[in-house]
Amino acid sequence: MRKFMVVSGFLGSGKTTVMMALTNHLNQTGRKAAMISNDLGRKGLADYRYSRAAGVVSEEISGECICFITENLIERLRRLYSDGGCEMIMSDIPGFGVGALEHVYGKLREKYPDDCELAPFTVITEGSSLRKLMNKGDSALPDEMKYLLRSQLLEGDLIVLNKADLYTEEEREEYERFLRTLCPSVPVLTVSALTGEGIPGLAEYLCSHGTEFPEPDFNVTEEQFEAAFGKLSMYNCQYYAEVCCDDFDANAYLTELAEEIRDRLAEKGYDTPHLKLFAQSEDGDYCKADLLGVKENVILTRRMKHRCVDLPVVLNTTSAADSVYLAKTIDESIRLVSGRYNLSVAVYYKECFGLNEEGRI
Ligand SMILES: Nc1nc2c(ncn2[C@@H]2O[C@H](COP(=O)(O)OP(=O)(O)OP(=O)(O)O)[C@@H](O)[C@H]2O)c(=O)[nH]1
Ligand SMILES: [Mg+2]
Repeated sequence: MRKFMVVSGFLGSGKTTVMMALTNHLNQTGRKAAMISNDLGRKGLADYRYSRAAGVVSEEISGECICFITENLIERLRRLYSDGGCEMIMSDIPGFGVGALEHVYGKLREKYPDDCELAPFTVITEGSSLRKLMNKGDSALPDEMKYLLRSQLLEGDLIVLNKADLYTEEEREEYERFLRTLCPSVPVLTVSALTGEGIPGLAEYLCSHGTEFPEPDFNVTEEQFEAAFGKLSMYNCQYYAEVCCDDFDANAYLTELAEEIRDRLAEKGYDTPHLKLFAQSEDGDYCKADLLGVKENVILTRRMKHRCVDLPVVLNTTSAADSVYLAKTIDESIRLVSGRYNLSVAVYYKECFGLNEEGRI
C-alpha cells in the first residue's frame, strides 16, 4: 500500500492532532505512516516541531501550499515511500484547504497516477465551528468565515467530527445530524484525537477506501471567498528568551502570554481561531499552549516538566485581525509578559501578513 491523504479543515479543528494520532496508531499496528505539516510561514513552525518532539514521524513543507508545488510534494512522497518504507502519508493544507481537492488530488492523478493511491479527502471539523455554521453560540469570528467553513465540509470524501470527548450525547447527535443534512452522501466518523476514541476505526476506513473525487458546488462567489480571506492575517515568530536570574516556569509564561494576546484582540473586537505557542528546552522536554478563540481559556496542551533558564519559543497564529494591529499587539505582549518574568528576548525572525496582502511585514 502506498497511500497519500490530504487532511483539510478549519484552524484549530485538530488536523495536526488527528494526523499525530493516526500516524502513531498505524505505526503501532505494523503499517508505517508519516505526516507532513504544510503551512505558508517560514520553516520550523509549531506543528512540525510539536509533532517531532512528540516522537511522531513528521516532515514539513513550508513557505507554500502543496496545491502549487506538486513536484516538491511528489519528491517528498517518493522519498518517504522508498527510503522510509511508508505505506500511508498524510498532509494538512494551509488554513482552509478549499480547492485542494482539485489542486493536489487533481494534479497527482493527472501527472503522477502510478506513484500513490489517493485516500479519502478528509475534512476535520468540531463543535465550535459547527455552532458558528448553525448560527448558535457566541463566537466572535466574522460571519464571512462561514463561506470557508461550509465549503470545506462540502469538499470532503469523508468528514471527521473531532473532539468527541467535549460533547454531551445530545450535542454529538446534533452535530452529526447537521453534517448529514449538509453533506448527505458523505460518511461522518466521530473521533477524539485526544483520547484516541474512534482513531482505530478511522485508520481502517482510510486504509480501505479511496477518493471518489467529489465535485462540490460551493455556491460561493470569488468575492465571498476574498471577503473571508480579507479578514485573516498570519503572524509567525521565533525568539529566544533568557532569564536574568534564577529560573522561570515556562508553562505559566506561555499561558500568560497567550492570555495577554487574547485580551488585547478581544478589546478590539478581533478573534483568533487558533494561536499556538511551542517551546522546547535543550534536554528535549517541551510545552505547548493553544488558544482557540478570544472567549476561551488558554489550553496547556503539553506541560514542561521542569523550570527553565532559557527557552526558544515559536508563536504561530492565523487570526481574524488586521495584520498591522496583530503584529504590534503580539510584539507588545511578548515584551510585556517577558518583562514580568525577567526575560530578555532575542527575536530570530518574524513575519506577519494579511492572507489577501501581497507584501509581508
Ligand atoms: N478536547 C480535545 N481537544 C483536541 C482534540 N483534538 C485536538 N484538540 C486540541 O485542539 C487544539 C488544536 O488542535 P490542532 O491539532 O493544533 O488543530 P489544527 O487543526 O492542526 O490547527 P491549525 O494548524 O491552526 O489549523 C489543541 O489544543 C489540541 O490539543 C480532541 O479530540 N479533543
Ligand atoms: Mg495544525
